[in-house]
Amino acid sequence: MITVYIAIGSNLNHPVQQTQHAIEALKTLPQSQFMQASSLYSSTPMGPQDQPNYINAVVEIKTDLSPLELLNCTQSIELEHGRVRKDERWGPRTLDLDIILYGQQTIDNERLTVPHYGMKQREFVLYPLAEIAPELQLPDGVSLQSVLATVPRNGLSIWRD
Ligand code: PH2
Ligand code: MG
Ligand code: MG
Repeated sequence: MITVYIAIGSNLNHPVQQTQHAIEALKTLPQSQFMQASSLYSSTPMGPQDQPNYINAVVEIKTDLSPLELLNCTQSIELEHGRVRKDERWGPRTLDLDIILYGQQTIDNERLTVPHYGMKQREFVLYPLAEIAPELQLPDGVSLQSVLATVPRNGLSIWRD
């Protein structure tokens, strides 16, 4: 089985519940084993500022699904959560599931780029990922900790109710 990390983001229509439901849905992926989820984090929006704060988290699974089979599954979960694809770049969304790492593989497909192209700049991906995989090495050989050291938290905090 391959170890995969999936980043969750939501800032519309009860983001905490969207994120919790997404984690539950990821527990039922076929041919996969759910390993762990990070805490939920509250983050300020990257991109247009006239949108609500986000809830973000990262989940670790092990899977026998191929990258595109897994993408089909995560996209149907997004759609079940009422995701509507809009043209606005980095605009608000009910649920975003991004496959950020698929083992140590590099994938460059028209539907899927792994590692996720923006992960090394995004505090809302790196800090939750480091919570559950502090010793991780990225496919380019760089340690997660050394990337983390270059990215400020930018208001990122663990969400508490
Ligand atoms: N996702 C985006 C755009 N901006 N900002 C935060 N804080 N968290 C996100 O998950 C996020 C974002 C597009 O995927
Ligand atoms: Mg995204
Ligand atoms: Mg996405």
